Amino acid sequence: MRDVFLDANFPRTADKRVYHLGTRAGEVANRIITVGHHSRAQSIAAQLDGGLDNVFRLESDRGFLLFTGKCNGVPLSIISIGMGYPNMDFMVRELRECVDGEMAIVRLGSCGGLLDIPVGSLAIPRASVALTRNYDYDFAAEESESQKEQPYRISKPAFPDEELHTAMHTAVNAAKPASYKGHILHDTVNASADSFYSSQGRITSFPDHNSNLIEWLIKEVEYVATLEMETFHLFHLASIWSRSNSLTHSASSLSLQASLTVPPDHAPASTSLDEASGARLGPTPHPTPTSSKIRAASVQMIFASRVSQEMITPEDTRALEDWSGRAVLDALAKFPISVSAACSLVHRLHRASTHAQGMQNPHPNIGSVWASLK
Ligand code: R1P
Ligand code: URA
Repeated sequence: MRDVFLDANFPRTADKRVYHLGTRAGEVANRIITVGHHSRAQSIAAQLDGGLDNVFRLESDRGFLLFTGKCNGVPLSIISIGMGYPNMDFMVRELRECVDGEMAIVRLGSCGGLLDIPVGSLAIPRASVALTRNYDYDFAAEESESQKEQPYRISKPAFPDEELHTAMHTAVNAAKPASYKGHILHDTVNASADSFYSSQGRITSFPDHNSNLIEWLIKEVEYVATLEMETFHLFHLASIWSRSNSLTHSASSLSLQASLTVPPDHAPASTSLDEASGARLGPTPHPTPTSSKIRAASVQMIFASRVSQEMITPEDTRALEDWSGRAVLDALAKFPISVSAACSLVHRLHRASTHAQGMQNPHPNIGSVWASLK
């Protein structure tokens, strides 16, 4: 039987599972690696402490696959989301409601390369633009017909978190095997397209008016080097969240208030009681004085060269995912997360356990899946 979801604005089950990812507070760590492919998620999860036998695994009926475990003792989640902006949007928004305090999210994804460098190279972009199809353009018209509209649009750039970006670049550089022949770029720009085909300049049987698209992109965007489909949306959501929430709003006031049963006289005035679960529901985000940045970065593996038309081999894919995944895991586990974010709602309600864990670790153990892991 399908679950019953409450609240059309932000649907969740009575026990506060989000609509598409199926997760709830306590199942997702503050440090997250996001990938597009289930097998990549699983091979990274296999490198967590104790391997796959020691992780929490949850696959939603929408195809999102989550692993939560520990890396060198630090809780960390890996999520496979599939492809494109909409899936990145589901992931960031729904996980935001399952995690209190600061979040650090690193995408480890594949991409196409626009420079004449070997496939298997890595790029850690310092910015990303959105490259999107313009639906107001008449794609059925002849290419030569003059139209007021351009067939594609390029957005202004969105940026990663500088410290997380540097941590990822340092980590992959240090971890690269001696035999590695690829390049590691850290100051190039990425373009995230809304299609693998038309808005990445691939020619198919559809009339896409894209034969000059890559040339145009290179002319318009200085230092552009990679094309993929999610990084821009991750950087965009993370940076607008951080700018608008860093001082005034609690990260997950929608969910974590709801996931805890708060005595009525301590409940914020704006919340209402959910009869079924006995939990407090906060239908609108509710300001608290905690800091709650979302820090984001992207590590991109160049699987396809748009210059030589070469594609990476399965063996090289496995090797690259393996060592770069290990490097990203270790660096993310070590990456400091703001102490002020740790003093969040969960911690304020469970101050004794916060002291026991130390404020450097914002992952509360109470009710979490990692509390019972090795
Ligand atoms: C297209 O083949 C997919 O590969 C890239 C693109 O962004 C798109 O999602 O990333 P992943 O390998 O993470 O899926
Ligand atoms: N992913 C993309 O989106 N494009 C490529 O060319 C390769 C991987």
